[in-house]
Amino acid sequence: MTKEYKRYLVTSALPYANGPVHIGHLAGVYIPSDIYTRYLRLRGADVISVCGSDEHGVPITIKARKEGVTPQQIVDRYHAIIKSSFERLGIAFDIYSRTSSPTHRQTASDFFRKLYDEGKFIEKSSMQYYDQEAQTFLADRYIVGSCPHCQNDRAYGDQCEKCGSTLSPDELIEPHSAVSGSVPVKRETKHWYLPLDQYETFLREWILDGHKEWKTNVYGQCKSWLDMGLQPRAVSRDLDWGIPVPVEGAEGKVLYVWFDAPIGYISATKDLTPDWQKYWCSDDTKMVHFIGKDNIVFHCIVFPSMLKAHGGYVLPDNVPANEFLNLEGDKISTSRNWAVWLHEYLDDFPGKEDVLRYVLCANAPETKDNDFTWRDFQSRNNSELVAVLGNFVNRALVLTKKYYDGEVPACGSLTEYDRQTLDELSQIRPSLERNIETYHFREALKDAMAYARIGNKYLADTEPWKLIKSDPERVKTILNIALQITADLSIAIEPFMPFTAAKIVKMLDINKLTWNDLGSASLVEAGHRIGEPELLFEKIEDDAIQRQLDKLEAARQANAAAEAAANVTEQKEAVSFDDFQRMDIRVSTVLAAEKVAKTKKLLKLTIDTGIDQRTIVSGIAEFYTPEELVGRQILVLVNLEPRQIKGITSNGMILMAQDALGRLVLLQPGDSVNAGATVG
Ligand code: B3M
Ligand code: ZN
Repeated sequence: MTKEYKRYLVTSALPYANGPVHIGHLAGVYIPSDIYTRYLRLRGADVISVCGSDEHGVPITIKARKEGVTPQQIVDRYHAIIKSSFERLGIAFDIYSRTSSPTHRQTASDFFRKLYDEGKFIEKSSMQYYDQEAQTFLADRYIVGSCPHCQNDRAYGDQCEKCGSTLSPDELIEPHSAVSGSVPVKRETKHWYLPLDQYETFLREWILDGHKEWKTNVYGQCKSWLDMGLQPRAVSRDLDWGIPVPVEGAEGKVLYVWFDAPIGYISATKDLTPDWQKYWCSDDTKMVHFIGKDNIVFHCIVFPSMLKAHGGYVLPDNVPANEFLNLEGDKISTSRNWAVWLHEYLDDFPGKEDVLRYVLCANAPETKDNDFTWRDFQSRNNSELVAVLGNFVNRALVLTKKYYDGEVPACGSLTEYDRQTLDELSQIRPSLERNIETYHFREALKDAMAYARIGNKYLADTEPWKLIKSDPERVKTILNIALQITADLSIAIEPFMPFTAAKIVKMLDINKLTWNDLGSASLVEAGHRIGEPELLFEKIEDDAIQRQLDKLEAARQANAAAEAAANVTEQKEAVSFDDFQRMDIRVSTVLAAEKVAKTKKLLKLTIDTGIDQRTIVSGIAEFYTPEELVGRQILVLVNLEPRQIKGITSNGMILMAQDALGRLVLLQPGDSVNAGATVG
């Protein structure tokens, strides 16, 4: 059943203000929501797009604790970074608010109070984990332990990031406090619960029967939640950061972040317009939530139940959640710094906002997790944006400039090939619209780019640069058509690449067109004089890509080092002093070194132990070249029984340090001493 809607309310997941935004957030949520909103605006629809920073919850307080600053300092810092980086990327929210705003505090508080007064909550005391050292209850990310499903030993009290399951602190194996590291005790505490089980029938009818058109990943997750049976969910927490629970006897308790955050969509709308009820409280508003897949349950099950309990608010018409974007084959991770941060991208690639928008949409994880690689970024820029879109627009404009001093030539009679081309073009718009309206943005982008592909082919096939001598009249028609396609492009790509669309409008020197103009016969009139052509895109060279890969490599190494430091092996059993003294360790000098044939790891060393010259085979070839070793002083256990290695008698052992990742480092005396000096 398709419903007639009068207006649109587009929401985008509120990013936690505990770090900057990265490409995973963009591809999953903000690029799709921006495309959708821009399209609707171009159509002249009554649409608002709201977002803001999610400034409560444990992710914020943990970050503050780690840095030794207040939660307020954390959210102020990241709210500013996130807000400005969204603006710079052209994400055109009507408002980017924050959940620490007074409007939000009041709205969330009133929402809770209404449900409380109407008896919609269950009040319940239970035993919960408590950190005696830090004197705090341990909910959500304050508690870590092993995941019961995948054995990941760093699962949180609310979720395992490795296997994606939703958890409660009681499910964690060997739980310990993320604050102090100590083993928690259980203590009694009172909380308010939303009895989700009471909303099951409503949710089943509304989603399982009423929204079969939702994306399969979203519908499937909802179905499995509903089939498992819903439980009452706590909507308060024992924390000192958040919105106080607005009832008597609730000192030290705040609203659970997932209770207040979605209400943030309502408060943001209030901050935007006094007319907010027009959007929230009418049945003919189409509300769409853009989110990532880890937020599905909150937007499809919990928030709708809250809205239902409250009454008077519109429910989402769709929740087109995306899967995750990986980076160079690995999961994006804020804590491991494995990410491309938006604000850094904008600094590193000035003027290339649309390139990122394009690549993230072309590669969006719409139906499965996807991978972002810098090589793919480079090749999409060079072979699609530069070679197709940029090349076509540039040719159309430069030739017009060259042949007609920028005056748009008139269209003469059409050839069969012209008609075919125009016919092909006319088929794009319905498909493009259908794809955007059904949230298939990758396909939609292909449609928009089809104007450029067809245009590019049209010029390549008709070769006006050759015809200009033999058939100048024909060239006028060709370029007229090419300019109409260029104008179409300025409309069709606007939702995806707004900066490029604006450049085209400026170069054509026309007024900005609206969606209804797309495909119209004469978008640029004959006789109109176009502006100055400039290049839309430039080639991205290998060195720019290499710099980004180097940055990631540095992060990888820092992670490996941190991991190695965390994985120090345990101390071995005690040995007697006599046992130790039986080992004869000498300072020795490497005289010669060569690789052992047909092996990867082995070097054959000739060394001077001070006692004699001898041969030792050592497994260090992956870490040192023979040249690096000759002349070095090293430490050698000289009375180790000789061993045969690859047919060579190895007479002793070179002492080395080995870290948890298996990296070997030679030990050598701090100052130079004679070969043969004893060690002990
Ligand atoms: N702050 C969670 C997230 O970034 C989140 C979304 C809230 S939307 C109401 O995954
Ligand atoms: Zn797990």
